[in-house]
Amino acid sequence: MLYHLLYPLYKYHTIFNVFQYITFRTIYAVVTALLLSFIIGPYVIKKLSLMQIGQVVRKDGPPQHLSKEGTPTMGGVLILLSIIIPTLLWANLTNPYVWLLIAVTLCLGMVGFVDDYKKVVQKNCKGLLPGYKFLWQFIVASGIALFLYFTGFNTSVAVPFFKNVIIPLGWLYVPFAILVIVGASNAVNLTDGLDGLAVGPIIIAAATYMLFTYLTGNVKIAQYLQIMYVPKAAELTIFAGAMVGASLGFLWFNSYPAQVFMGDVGSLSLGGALGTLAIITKQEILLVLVGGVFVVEALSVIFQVGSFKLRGKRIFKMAPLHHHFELDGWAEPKIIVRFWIISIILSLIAISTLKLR
Ligand code: 57M
Repeated sequence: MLYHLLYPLYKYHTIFNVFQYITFRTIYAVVTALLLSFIIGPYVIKKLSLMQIGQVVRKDGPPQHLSKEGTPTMGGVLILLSIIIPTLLWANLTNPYVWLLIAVTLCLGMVGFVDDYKKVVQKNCKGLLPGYKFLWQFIVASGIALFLYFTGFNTSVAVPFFKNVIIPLGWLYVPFAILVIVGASNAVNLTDGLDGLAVGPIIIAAATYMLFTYLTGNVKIAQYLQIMYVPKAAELTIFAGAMVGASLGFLWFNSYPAQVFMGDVGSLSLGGALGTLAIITKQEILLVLVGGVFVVEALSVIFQVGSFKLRGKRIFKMAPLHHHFELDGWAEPKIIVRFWIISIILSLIAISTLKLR
């Protein structure tokens, strides 16, 4: 909004010229999201507590989790507010990708909200039945994928490390894009099982895709790096910046010992937004590396369930992987910070692939 209101004033004073620059608006989207989190965070946490929207902790989990019973959850509402408001404030609102990211974030946030609401408010421990949750995730992801497909979005997929390997998927790009969005949404959801364990890697991944959106949407840089140029993608740098700021702000309250959990309203939406950013920057496969922590957590569950069904034996003491380390005697903060360190290393490697090709 500020872009539309203030940039035209450069005719009267050159100072307003600065509002055309994506870098300027991204920095202030990060700052606005961070400040917004700090300002409304305590109010949201207090409101969740007063409304008794407290986490119900499963009894079959690691015993140290039982003390977390009643921690306010659905804090993802704070994250969504801190992403959407700065985006509306700083982004060019005529850019279709900006509205696409807002749509996927809000829609998956609503799916998570219903799940959380059923679990916490209606005391229905099953929440939204897994089949329905997946169906709604599939519907939202299909909407995004079909919109992109029918608006002529590039349906080729670049392979990291191989600059000349471009896979033309054609209509198959639709199921591929759905897989990326739904996969990322569920992987973040599974990872969100320790204080800050999901939001830390989200900050790192969002910052990485904040760089990718800027590079991919800049024709000269894209040509120099020989990556696919996506016109108008650079405006998403502002959304990704707001995602970084909002997640950093949430971490202030979600860091160990957590004052609030994000709930499915946060994990499903953040994961879906990350998956959509990966699609629009044409760095879908690289998301496996950037979001490596989420991938490993999801795979640990797949392998654990598969092994138990096929062999009747578990691979890990408990899945997802973070619970295995907990049962191995690792302190919660140690698991969390080590996962963050791994996430940073994976993101640096992912960024290096733009040159290592
Ligand atoms: C998402 N939710 C946390 C919180 C957060 C198929 C199976 C692997 C599914 C999986 C599952 O239930 N996943 C649901 C993980 C839960 O966190 C809530 O959920 C939101 C995210 N969606 O925002 O509202 C618990 O995580 C802890 N937590 C924190 N700090 C945070 O900042 O400590 C969350 C956020 C919270 C809190 O204790 O209650 C969760 O873990 O449920 N199931 C599991 O993950 C279970 N694993 C399991 O059953 N493994 C089996 C098979 C199925 C693979 C096995 O290994 O044999 C574990 N989780 C729990 N109990 N709670 C173990 C049993």
